[in-house]
Amino acid sequence: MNPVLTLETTAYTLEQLISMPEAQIALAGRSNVGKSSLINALAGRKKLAKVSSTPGKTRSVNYYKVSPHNFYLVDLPGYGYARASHSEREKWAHLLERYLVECRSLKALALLLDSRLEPQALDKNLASFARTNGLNIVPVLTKADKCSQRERANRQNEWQELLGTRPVVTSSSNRYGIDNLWRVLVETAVPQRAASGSEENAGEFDQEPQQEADNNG
Ligand SMILES: Nc1nc2c(ncn2[C@@H]2O[C@H](COP(=O)(O)OP(=O)(O)OP(=O)(O)O)[C@@H](O)[C@H]2O)c(=O)[nH]1
Ligand SMILES: [Mg+2]
Repeated sequence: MNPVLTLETTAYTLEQLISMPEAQIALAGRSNVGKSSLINALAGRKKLAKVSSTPGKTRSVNYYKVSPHNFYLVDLPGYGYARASHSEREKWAHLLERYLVECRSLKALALLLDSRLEPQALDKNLASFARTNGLNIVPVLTKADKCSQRERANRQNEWQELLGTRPVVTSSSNRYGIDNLWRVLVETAVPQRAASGSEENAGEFDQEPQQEADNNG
């Protein structure tokens, strides 16, 4: 059975963001990539997170508690929203970077990537920023229902090449890959529990690239 998600709290300032002591995985991605839809698919609910075809819908930072595992999924506002003002975008980019660097309870960055698009500069930049700062990345392809199996496999290969980790393919529309994503998220946030009680395996999760990825961030 999949974990249960509930909206617990909302943050508006950097201080609120970095002071959250519980383990958390942040969902980041370009505006409209499907972050809020993915939260709903993970929750198995239609309206837990607000979804909109107008980019820039999510403005605050929402914390969804994962039970019974006791960690949080953090739905971040999208970046690269074209119609936001330059200063607004700069401000958000700065806040996002500080959160990623300074939040000690942040276990990983789930980087949401559109299955239909070749790796984009904004996403590559965020990935390399995260890696440079020692943050674990869980790449997630969204909207898989919108492209062919071949296209998805190409995308997975491209991102694997760049990040050293093969993305999880998902669709919030038809729930493809959602159970698999839950498994990866729980293993990432609470590795000692995922290792089915084996204390010796605590902390080990096979996320590391076989070889050094291209990381010149
Ligand atoms: N076909 C399809 N459409 C999707 C999927 N996921 C999201 N969408 C659509 O993409 C649009 C944006 O989805 P959101 O979940 O609001 O995206 P977001 O990343 O939270 O956007 P911001 O909050 O603006 O950053 C909506 O019209 C969704 O219905 C998917 O898996 N398949
Ligand atoms: Mg959103």
